[in-house]
Amino acid sequence: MAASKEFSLLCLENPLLDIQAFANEEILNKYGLKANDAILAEEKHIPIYEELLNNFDAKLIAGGAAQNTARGAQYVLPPNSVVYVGGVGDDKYAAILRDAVKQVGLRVEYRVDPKAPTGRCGVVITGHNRSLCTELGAANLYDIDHLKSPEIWKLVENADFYYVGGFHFTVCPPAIMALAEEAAAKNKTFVVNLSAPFIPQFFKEKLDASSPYWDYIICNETEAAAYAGSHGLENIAEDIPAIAKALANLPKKNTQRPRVAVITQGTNPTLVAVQDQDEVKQYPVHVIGADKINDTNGAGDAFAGGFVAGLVQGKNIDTAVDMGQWLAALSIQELGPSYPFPKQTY
Ligand code: 26A
Repeated sequence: MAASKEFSLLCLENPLLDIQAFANEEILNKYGLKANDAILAEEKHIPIYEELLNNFDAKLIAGGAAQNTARGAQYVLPPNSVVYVGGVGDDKYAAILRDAVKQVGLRVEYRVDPKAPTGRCGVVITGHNRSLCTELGAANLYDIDHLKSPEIWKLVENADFYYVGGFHFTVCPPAIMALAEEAAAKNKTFVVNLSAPFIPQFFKEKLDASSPYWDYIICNETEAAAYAGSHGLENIAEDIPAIAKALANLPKKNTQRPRVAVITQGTNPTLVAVQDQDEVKQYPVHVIGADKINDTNGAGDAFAGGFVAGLVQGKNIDTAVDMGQWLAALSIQELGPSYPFPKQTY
């Protein structure tokens, strides 16, 4: 059913500032990064931020995977449709984030920690790949007390759709579970994005506790393979349609709606499996010329933003996927996880 009230979509994850540069393989090798990956920074990675700023003319761009998705959904939806929660510091980087969300009219309710810096993500662009290296800072201090505070919980109760970025499994699983349970209890829609291969691999237990609550599970092909490899599905780890089916048919708590698994595959077709249905549908992507691609940082987040906006508008799956692909194609043409202005309409 279409939601017409305000703030029907609530998103949760880690607000970050992206320090993004077009760079080279040398810097990937120096810091032991893969060309296309997302990791948590260790001690040895910390100098990369200064190096990107000083030697590669890095730009500061609003990031944080689910914050990008929330901005994308709000870009598509009428004013006052989306609210986003996560943790930031009280600093210059947080001010940049607040400016960026204002541009699309996204409401943010940050937990502000005066003692920790806003999180940052080094983004190394090489060709059409992007390597993400994150120091969470204040984002890591997000806590259930913030979500359960009367002002924020009122927003939770008001919303009909929850979107959780999988990266938040490294931060505050109790907050994720609170949204999951609220959704199941009131037959609301709970959407999770796997976010990165390391989430199913190294945060398996927390992730698996949430899986019965997934109404929609979104990931890309690499994350799907990592899920299979870490969940006893090694035999189908290279068969992405089979993984889509397996995800759709995991045990489900709220049986009033079937689970839908959505797997993006870069320029290859997007796959959709629905619980108890045999067919895995394929949706070719919106093709854009290679010369029009700026970078792919945030492409998956933009897809999720368009897709979830479609759900909020009560569109069917075919249209929601098309909206996701449309918004991803727009974002790829911008610098970082951004959307074009003047605003385009779907
Ligand atoms: C916990 N980690 C590692 C992260 C992230 C993250 N967002 C939340 N938590 N690591 C990278 N990102 C964001 O992913 C976007 C691209 O999909 C980056 O900030 C980037 O904007």
